Amino acid sequence: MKDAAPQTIYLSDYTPFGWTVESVHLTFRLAPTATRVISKIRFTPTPNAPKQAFFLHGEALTPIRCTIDGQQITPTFTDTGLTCDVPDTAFDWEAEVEISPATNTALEGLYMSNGMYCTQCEAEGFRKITFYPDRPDVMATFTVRIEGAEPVLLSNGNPIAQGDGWAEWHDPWPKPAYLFALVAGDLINHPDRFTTQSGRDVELNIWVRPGDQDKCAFGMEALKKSMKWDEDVYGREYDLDIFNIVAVDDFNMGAMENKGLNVFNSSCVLASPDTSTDLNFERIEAIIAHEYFHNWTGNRITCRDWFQLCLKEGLTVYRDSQFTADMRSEPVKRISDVIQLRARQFREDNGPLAHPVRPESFVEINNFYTATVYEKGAELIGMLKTLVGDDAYYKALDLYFTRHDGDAATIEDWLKVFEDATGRDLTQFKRWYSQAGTPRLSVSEAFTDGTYTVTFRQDTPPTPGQDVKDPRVIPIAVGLLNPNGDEVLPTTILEMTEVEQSFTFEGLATRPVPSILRGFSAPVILHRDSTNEERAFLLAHDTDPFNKWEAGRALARDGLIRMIRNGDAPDTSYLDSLTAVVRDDTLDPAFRALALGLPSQDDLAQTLFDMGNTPDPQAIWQALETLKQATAQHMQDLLPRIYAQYQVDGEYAPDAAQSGARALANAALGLLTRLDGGAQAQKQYDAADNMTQQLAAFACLLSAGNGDAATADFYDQWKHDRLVIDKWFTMQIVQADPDQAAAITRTLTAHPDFSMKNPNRFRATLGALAMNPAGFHHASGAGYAVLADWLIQLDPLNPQTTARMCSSFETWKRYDPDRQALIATQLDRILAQPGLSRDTREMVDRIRK
Ligand code: 0A1
Ligand code: ZN
Repeated sequence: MKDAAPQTIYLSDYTPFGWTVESVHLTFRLAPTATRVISKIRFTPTPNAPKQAFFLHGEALTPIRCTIDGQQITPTFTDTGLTCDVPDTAFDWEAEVEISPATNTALEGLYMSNGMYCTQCEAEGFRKITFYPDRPDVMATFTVRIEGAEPVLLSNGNPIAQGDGWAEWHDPWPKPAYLFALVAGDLINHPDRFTTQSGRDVELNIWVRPGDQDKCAFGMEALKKSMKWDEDVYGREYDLDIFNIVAVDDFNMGAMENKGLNVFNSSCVLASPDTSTDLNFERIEAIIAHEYFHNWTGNRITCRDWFQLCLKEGLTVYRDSQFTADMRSEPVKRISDVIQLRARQFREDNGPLAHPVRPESFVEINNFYTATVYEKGAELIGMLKTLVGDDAYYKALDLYFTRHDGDAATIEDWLKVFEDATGRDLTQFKRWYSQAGTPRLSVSEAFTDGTYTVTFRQDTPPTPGQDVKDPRVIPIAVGLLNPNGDEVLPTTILEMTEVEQSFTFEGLATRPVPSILRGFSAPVILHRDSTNEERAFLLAHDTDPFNKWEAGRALARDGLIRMIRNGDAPDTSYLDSLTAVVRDDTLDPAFRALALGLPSQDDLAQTLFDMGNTPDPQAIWQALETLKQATAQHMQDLLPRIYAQYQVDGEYAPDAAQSGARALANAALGLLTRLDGGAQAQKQYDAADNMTQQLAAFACLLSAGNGDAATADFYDQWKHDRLVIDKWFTMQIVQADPDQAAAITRTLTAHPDFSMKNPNRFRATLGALAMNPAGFHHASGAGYAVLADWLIQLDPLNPQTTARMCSSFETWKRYDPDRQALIATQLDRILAQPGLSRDTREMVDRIRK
């Protein structure tokens, strides 16, 4: 009955565990529906720990026997674990349990995917493997023996012995149970080696199912680059003799940083030019780096409790974005990250699911692997670095690594390191961790007698459970330009600490044009009255690439808002400015491709809502269509030239230069399709020899309503490749006419290749519907109904993925009463399901409030 009365866990209730785990020895006798797990654990009472009953977590385990110091005992079992009497001194615990990996569809704990055994223990999956104090502050060394018929038997750490049908592994680094991993299967490795800066020779492997071995080379290069980069930039070296990566088809998330044995969703590691797009390659490189970087930020230094999740995730996302910026283009990475941040985190922060970067309570921790914890968490690291400067940042990080190596640490520990390394008081900065919501930063200006004064005001709207917000410290990067385009003040950091604060700049000959929040120096929403002329000026002259792009984005957004609200025609001055950028061959093609991108439907809906309007999804979609058509016509002479000029000859490489050229050419193709009905796209589709070109052309054909032949052909060509077929599902829904989107989604869920057991396929289909907002929010309610139908079906099998996908409904309060009523009906229908999981119930409850 545990789902009937889910318990809320509070940060303020943290109590240390009363025992230290000295060592863990696990034996696995693998069998699909009857795996035996034998655990031998040495517990020592922790001196001065708060008095408590001895409790071990355990869920869905069939206990076979439990002993203490060799004596059989009879614990009291509950739905969540066991309690028993224990000696006052150190003792040896032994237990044998039985579990059923083959029927574990939740993909947490030990489960099977295509005949292969694998584990997912973060956050609280280890308790589904054996009885254990499954909390991140209990760290221990693990020795693991695996007995099974599978040819490859892997666990954490270094291999110590193996024989026919068994293998033993020892991990010398103390770790929490969430970093435990086991993999067993018929796997093939792509091997390599890396020598660390101190000369340790490390064996590297990427393990895949037979047939996938030609998709590992790129991931391996990314791994070696990551290992080198972490040594060069952070002085962090790898610490085992072997590093294994395994690709798994059925996985709830992207990947997992288990010590020495990273497990990846196959979509986040397998790559080949035929089957992966440029964006896939970039993402794979970033995720491999992210998981590898966790070895120090997450594994060597872990989290005291799950409220501290941002300690490892914010920092590791920050580190992986630095890596991508170094490997590729810094401005392009920053612009892409901010687009994502606004699309996912600002959306979350402005709705019913808003929560602080360090939450203070939760029902199900899996619901807090969010854009706020990850992406906003990373923004906080970036702000800290801006505030203290680069040298002090790396000094503080060195101190963090030496002071806390081997610890389960907190945000307090993290900030203390910065205070000690820099002498700064970070009390106010800490509010960024405890206050939810996106600050609005409004700007007013004055210019008299050569003095320019800029005044900022910060306001953060209330969020659930937090009505009043205190002012935060906001680093505002500012530059000033002369009206002739020269920069009179290079980027300077203004440190705002008050609700309202002015800064002055003296000795200026003319009123400057300010470039505010350069590089997006803080995760805030900037409100500033600006003219189209000024924005066009910044788009043409700003030396800060982010703000140059942002000026174009603001022009586009304002024009679209006027089209939607007033029925205005597309703004020709915007089209002129954009054409000048696209034409300018001195600019990075990737930047120009980003400049051609328009604000998303969701972004426009939120903007309208903030302005006091009720967004109409259909009108937003129509305005975007009209603007794209007008852009195509405005650039009709330029587009064929750009398209031809940026075709890439020679061998495909997923590097920044080639990807940028393809991104620009394909953006041009998208517009050209509006002029030629898809003739050029069909040519590109027919000639394509890589997935970037093929998929871009396929998207164009679908958007032109000319996609039937390509849809059949694409399926026929790729039906053997599950990751490509995911794209086939997604593209048909994302590119669907909004009137058809729900029906197409329903039809595709009846396709023989649709499976709700595979999270990738489920997301490729039902997740794609939310990426077609005018379709999802169709006035008929058909979009809401099809999603709710499938969430209800998935929940009993896979609560985690179901719960995450409920966030498609999180923006419902923006919409008109009819749509709100339609959504409320679906949310209530979900809540009324008997036996609804704790995961999904928590999400829908929070959204519905
Ligand atoms: N720590 C991983 C993400 C992750 C989290 C939870 C999972 O299962 C519930 C799986 C992976 C990362 O940040 O990459
Ligand atoms: Zn992570």
